[in-house]
Amino acid sequence: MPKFRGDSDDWLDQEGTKSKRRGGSAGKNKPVGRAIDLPVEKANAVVAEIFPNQCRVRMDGSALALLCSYRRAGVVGKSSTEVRERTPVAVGDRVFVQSTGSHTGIIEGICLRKNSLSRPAPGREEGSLYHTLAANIDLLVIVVSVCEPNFSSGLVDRFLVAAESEKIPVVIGLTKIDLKVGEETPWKIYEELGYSVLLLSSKDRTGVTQMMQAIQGKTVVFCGQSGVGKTSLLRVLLDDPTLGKIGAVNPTTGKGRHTTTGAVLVGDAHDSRWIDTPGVREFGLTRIPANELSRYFLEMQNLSCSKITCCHQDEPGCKAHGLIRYPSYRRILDSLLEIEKSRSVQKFPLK
Ligand SMILES: Nc1nc2c(ncn2[C@@H]2O[C@H](COP(=O)(O)OP(=O)(O)OP(=O)(O)O)[C@@H](O)[C@H]2O)c(=O)[nH]1
Ligand SMILES: [Mg+2]
Ligand SMILES: [Zn+2]
Repeated sequence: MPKFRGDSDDWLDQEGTKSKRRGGSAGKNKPVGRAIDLPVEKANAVVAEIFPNQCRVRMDGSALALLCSYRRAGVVGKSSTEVRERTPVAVGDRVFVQSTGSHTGIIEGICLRKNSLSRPAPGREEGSLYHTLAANIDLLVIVVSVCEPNFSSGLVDRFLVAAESEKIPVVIGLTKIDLKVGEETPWKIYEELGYSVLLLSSKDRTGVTQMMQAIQGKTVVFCGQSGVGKTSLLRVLLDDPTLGKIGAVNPTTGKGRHTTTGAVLVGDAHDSRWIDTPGVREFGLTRIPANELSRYFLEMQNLSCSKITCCHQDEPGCKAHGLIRYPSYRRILDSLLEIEKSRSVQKFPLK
């Protein structure tokens, strides 16, 4: 299988190597549009892994994997405000493939997605080029660990906003509960908001039955920080101790080592499809207008602020300021406003 240059597909997290890689492969990672004109019933395969200018697909109804190139790759984004995608397809995309050999084929068409999980690609056009981690998701499992690495509420909130905006159902998978839990239980707030939090351990198999029930019959994406145990969990769920690679967290920092390097459809068992993703340090949001952000914070949906069009910034009579996740809302809001400002598409009334 072809490999991306460097040791990680997750170049969005490789701030130090990013520009070098771009410069060294002129045009290779250029933004590419998608030929999205195929009716869903015409698809005969699902995208399982992405490589430069190629992808691996799994043919429907068989275990056959084909390495495919694209018939119709081309740049779609034309205006400076249009948001464009980094690769023509994402893992989970439904496609029509014409085989060209026993292990090769060509992607002839791509179906319209029902949803996707994307984040902005960094660089000169911040906010106008994005990277889709996975598409056509029935359930997003936001994997967090009780420790090693520490629970990151900011990251969970960003994943939740992305999922809510795409109407993707969510489960929070709290791993490593076999390790000592301290006084703090930052995941409780999410339970109180109504999100399902499953307590898990890949070491002693705690919660495996509940997780299997939650994902039955679905296309499920596992996402989260590096080192939280996404691949370990998938190994246990799929009962495959050889699946992917597992990497110990750094004992000094408690952080993961970005062991999984690209999104990959790892299993097709129990009538379900499971997608492992590379760990992220941060999750930038794209395609969410700043003035719509509060829609995706469940506790902000029915606030009785004085101003009916309150954006929950600094308006008098705003009821959002006392909410536990308000600081998180403001951080995300500020980052979205920054992107809109740089792209001159700001609709937010206050700044
Ligand atoms: N104690 C304990 N350790 C775990 C558990 N799950 C994973 N680990 C350990 O955590 C480390 C990271 O596990 P991975 O499965 O590689 O984590 P990941 O989220 O896939 O990491 P990336 O691929 O870098 O994003 C490994 O040393 C695992 O053995 C768990 O439930 N309990
Ligand atoms: Mg992994
Ligand atoms: Zn308000």
